[in-house]
Amino acid sequence: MCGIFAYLNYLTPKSRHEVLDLLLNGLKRLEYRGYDSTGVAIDSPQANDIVMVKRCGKVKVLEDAIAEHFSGKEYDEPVMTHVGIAHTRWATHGVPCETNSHPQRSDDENSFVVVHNGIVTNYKDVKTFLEKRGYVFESDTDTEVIAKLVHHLWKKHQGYSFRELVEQVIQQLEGAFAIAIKSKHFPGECVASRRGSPLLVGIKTKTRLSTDHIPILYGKDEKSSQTCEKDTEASKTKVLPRTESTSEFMPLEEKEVEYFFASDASAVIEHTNRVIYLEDDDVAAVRDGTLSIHRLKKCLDDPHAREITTLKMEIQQIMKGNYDYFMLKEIFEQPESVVNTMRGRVRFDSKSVVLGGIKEFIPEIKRCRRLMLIGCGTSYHSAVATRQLLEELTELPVMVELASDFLDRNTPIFRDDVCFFISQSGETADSLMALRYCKQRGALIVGITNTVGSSICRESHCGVHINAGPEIGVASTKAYTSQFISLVMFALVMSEDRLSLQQRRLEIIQALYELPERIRQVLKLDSQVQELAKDLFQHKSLLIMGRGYNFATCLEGALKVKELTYMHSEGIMAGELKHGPLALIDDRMPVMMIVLRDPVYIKCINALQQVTSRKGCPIIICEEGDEETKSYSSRSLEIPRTVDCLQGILTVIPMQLLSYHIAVLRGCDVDCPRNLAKSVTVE
Ligand code: G6Q
Ligand code: GLU
Repeated sequence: MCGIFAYLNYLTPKSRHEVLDLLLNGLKRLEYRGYDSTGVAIDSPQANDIVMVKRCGKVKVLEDAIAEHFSGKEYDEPVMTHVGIAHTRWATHGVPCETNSHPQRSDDENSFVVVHNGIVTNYKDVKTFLEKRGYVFESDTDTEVIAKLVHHLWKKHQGYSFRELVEQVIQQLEGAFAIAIKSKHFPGECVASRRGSPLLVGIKTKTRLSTDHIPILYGKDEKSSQTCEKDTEASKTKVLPRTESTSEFMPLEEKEVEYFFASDASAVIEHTNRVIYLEDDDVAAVRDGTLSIHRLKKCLDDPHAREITTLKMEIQQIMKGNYDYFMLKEIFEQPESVVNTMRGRVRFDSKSVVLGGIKEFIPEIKRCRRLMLIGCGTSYHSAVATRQLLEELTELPVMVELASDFLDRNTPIFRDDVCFFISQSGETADSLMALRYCKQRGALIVGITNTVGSSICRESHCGVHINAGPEIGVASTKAYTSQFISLVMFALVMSEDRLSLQQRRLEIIQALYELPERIRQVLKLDSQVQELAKDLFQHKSLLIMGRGYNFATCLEGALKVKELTYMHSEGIMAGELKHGPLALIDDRMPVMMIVLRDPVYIKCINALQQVTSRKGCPIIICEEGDEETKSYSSRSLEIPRTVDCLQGILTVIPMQLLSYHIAVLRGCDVDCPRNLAKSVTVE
């Protein structure tokens, strides 16, 4: 959760106002990740001082506060080298308030200030240790221990570099974190690190970068190392080696350079497309304009360098354009995003499907004992949506699991299992933990993600990038339909040589070809959906019923309604109606029912009759021109016909639009629903 953004300009003159604009802009791009409070820290015009401004609420509130706080011409004067750090928070420890906002500081003098994403699980131990040494804590956050611990170590080990101090600190920390730290004792320097939470470094230079990788510098072996403290309550007897750069490699040295540290690429793309994705336990330090990446211990398979990646993302992809909200833009992007998912993979002329990222593993996958599809929230629903087709085309047992529950149960996993991890962000902590659990047990790991370079992406053996483009709205929309299609493509690949399935495959490939146009047709229902939203927005609840291929739409639709409108909503398997939910039905309970002409049509009609005979008046989603089904109700939405296993893509779109319109009518913040964040990097 949360967004980290830090900016360092070296020999590149920038006024403090410009730096603040950059920081605020970075935070706006990251706001979708968490948005209960915000803060920045920059160098004060008074020598050797750091100023911080923090506010409860969204970036706009901080922006207003900054406008008020930083006036005076010293803020307009260019400075050659400067470090600013910024944060938008999604509170895990301590309520959202100014004191708990980041940056958190080491002392009244702001000697060390830190922005942090994640949770330090052993913060209580570290806090006790520091309190015994006289530190007084001002916030309720776990983060504050980081700032105070660096300070404590700095006092004890005056000869240490900033980077070395941070290395000592991260060894004391348990849990997940991405951090960026600045200090008045190390002006012009910034140190960042991560474990379990994402962090990247963007590099901007005037001329072409002199290298395409940054070598990793490793610590010396433990014999020659110095120890800092062996007996903190936090670390008990950990020996902490001090690292030393080897001269074998040169770090990145550029004359005039700007560095950006950010939780994700959307915050840096307008400045540079050259980034390095940090790995767990990397410590990236900039000193005298030079970036170096360090690790304490060298493992056998560690690479020698971190590659500088060129981002393919375009700035327009993360702008709202003419839409009021990112979510609406993303819903309307679906005719194109599904094409991007299929591009270069589904060959409509030869009716074949190739998934380059897993091609080599297909024989192994075909030999597996079972397929497991694991994810959270919307990503989990995409697994529910495609399970039936996967069972049909792979002829393998398919288990669909919520990552959190899967871990709670210590689910048995075997070497001949194939585990799919479905995640838009590729950073969801529950999914990532489940991935590691399965990997340790020898299963083959397939990542289905939208974020190139994400943790799930990197830790999978193979995978499929869904290529939906950046999804900024917290409520997932286009990622869902692209995940759906990615799994359908996988099913098609698996059935390529099954003669008995050829007719079915051809029918699906043809429907995929027509899909973008069908989605456009569904999007034309927008004004009709808006009218329905007017009928529904004052109600307390909405039940969404369906079965078979459309059950996932019920779950996903209900999730959209809940998260965006704060209304109660429930996705109900129509077959379960008589086992309980029917009791909810009366003439006031809002109900939506998906009744399409597929193998479960008759069963859906039965459910529809059960509802109408209890005076229920459902809104029916049915196929275009299906007068018979429409006749059961006065309100319906007609969607175009497609092959049964792809119906879920067309039925979910009216639900996305409906939740959007209800949210607008109820005055909810569509892109940033309360209490939520886009990337859930805490368990
Ligand atoms: C829904 C949300 C949410 C999301 C999960 C999993 O609208 O976006 O349910 O799908 O939090 O996130 P990832 O797909 O990034 O793992
Ligand atoms: N755990 C920290 C806090 O509550 C950071 C949360 C975040 O990732 O925003 O302040």
